[in-house]
Amino acid sequence: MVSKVVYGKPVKTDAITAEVREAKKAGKFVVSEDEKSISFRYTLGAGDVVYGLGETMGKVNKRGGRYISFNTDTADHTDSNPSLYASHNFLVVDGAETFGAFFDTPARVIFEIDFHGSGEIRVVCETKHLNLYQIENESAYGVCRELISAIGRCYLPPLWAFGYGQSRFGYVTERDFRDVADGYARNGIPLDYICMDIDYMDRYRDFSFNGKNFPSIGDFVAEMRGRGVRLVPIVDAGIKVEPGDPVYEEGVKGGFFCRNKEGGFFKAGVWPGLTHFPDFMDPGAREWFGRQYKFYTDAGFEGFWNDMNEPAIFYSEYTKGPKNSFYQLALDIFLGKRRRNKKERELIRDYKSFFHNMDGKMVRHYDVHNLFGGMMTRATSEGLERLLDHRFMLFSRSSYIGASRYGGVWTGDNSSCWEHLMLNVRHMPSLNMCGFLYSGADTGGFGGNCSRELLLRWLAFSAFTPLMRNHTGKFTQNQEAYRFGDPDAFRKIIGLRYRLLPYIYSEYMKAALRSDMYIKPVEFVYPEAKGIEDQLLVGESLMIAPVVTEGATRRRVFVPEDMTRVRYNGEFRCEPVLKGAYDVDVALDEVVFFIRHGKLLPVGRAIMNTSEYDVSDLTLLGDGESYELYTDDGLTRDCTLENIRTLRK
Ligand code: MIG
Repeated sequence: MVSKVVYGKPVKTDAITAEVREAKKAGKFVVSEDEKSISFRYTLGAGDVVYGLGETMGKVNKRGGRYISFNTDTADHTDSNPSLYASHNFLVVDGAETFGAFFDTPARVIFEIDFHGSGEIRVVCETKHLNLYQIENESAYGVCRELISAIGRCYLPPLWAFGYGQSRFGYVTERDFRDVADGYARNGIPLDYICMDIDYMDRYRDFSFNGKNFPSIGDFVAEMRGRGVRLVPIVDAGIKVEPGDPVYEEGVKGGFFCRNKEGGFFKAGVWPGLTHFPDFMDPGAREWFGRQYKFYTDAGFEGFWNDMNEPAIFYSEYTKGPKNSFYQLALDIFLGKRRRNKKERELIRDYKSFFHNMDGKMVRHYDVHNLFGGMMTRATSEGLERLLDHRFMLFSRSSYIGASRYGGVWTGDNSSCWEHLMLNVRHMPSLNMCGFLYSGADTGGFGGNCSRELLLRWLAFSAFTPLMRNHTGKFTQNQEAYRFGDPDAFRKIIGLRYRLLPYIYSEYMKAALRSDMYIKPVEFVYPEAKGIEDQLLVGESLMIAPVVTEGATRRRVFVPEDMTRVRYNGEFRCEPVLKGAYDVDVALDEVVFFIRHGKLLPVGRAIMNTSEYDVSDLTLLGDGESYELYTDDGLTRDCTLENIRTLRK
């Protein structure tokens, strides 16, 4: 059961759409207030597990850590960094008592969870205004489902968004994109989309193409589409200050940008040089921004990724920086002469010096900071709903709880290292707890150079994540799957994703329509698996146990009940295994996973992209009797549970 306690006059975040009963007191917490903040304390039992916080560092069990909700553009994905790109202020305590709490405020929030062995949860909300949602349920899993249901229906991507995609910061010309499509086709590796990073733009302006590199963008989109490849352009949060440019002029005329202290429009230096930030807190500005995507949909684009929406600021009108010279800036960052990000102190100064228009009142950005990215996703999503008559792909870097109704998320600038593969494994259940079903990391890693072994192991994991995208940064080694010598292993593992698609798509859609999680910790279903974070449940039928260690050719797996072990290396080989713990061999070109007792896994034939998707000839693996297959045309919007049909063995 969900109830809420209201403190002060909270900002409307629209995180929760369900009607919720109001309670007088925060039953589980000891509450204290000072002039500027409200603090909540809870004493943990020795064995209590604390879940939640979505996209943060640390383990799935958040005990022992300190985390700060303050959306930040950061490539420092280490445990000493308290803030990543998102704020998901939701905790679940599972132990002596089981309950959940969502601290619904876009202000800065500090979470100390048994930090320094304090034995307590301490949450400091740096505001006097918030809604505290409390959820009571018998199980941690039940608590999460109640939150997801209270958020409202999750974003539904089209089928092709579950295909495999390639990306890199560094593709510039049509030829670069053709080469990638050719490389995949020539090597017989499936591919559904290629992302277009900021170099497609004319001087990093949103809603523009470099005319020299893309003489006829509509024709190019159609050409690639004819080959079964969709193009997915990036859109950054800031609009370049450029008198004469229609998008800029319209924004100025409509007053759709964030204001500075003097009442003008705030100027922030990002990739295009000086930009204005659209005021995503203002419904009128959201409507205007969403409308701009017509530029892309007219050219045939059906998918987008939104970036830099924490918002990232390299310098501003108030803090000095290399004015307008983005080449110099990029070079300096690369050469290590300049930190990628401004210092937090400077950033805070900037965040305190611009303003949003909320119902006619000027609200300081700093006070609603964590909502900005999610509201950009909302603007885009609502715009695309009006522009298209079918589903679209959309994922964002920054987010707040509730943004899952509008799009997905990816987890930003990780690195090509084994720790970040494991971080991806931990992020997936935590993101799902907070409602973000459509999610994934940069497979292979963004920063640094990826080895063949790491990419294969990473692909073998992301074959199960809804967003499966290989992405890397500007000055790194080539990371396309056909660049690592013999492509056979890559063909098999990416091929497996496509053979699993009937299951992955079906499980995602059922989870989204039933307010459920798509990926969850094993212990949510099997309490005996407590503490095992490197195995996950994917949908109703599967348990996965990815290899996350360099050099390993086997790994320990805890099988919490009798299951069917599936070994895939071009074909599926099934074998029953009894409950127990095993060392399981997993060669580099293999994927090993498990089908739960009494469940089935539908698998399809090998295909090269989702245009060949076919559910008329599925094979059912496992010892169950029937499977509920969700199936539709992958594009239309009327997705209901009526699209489920029962398959019997
Ligand atoms: O300042 O668009 O996280 O995926 O390739 C970096 C360039 C801006 C950050 C994103 C990354 C993307 C990159 N962007």
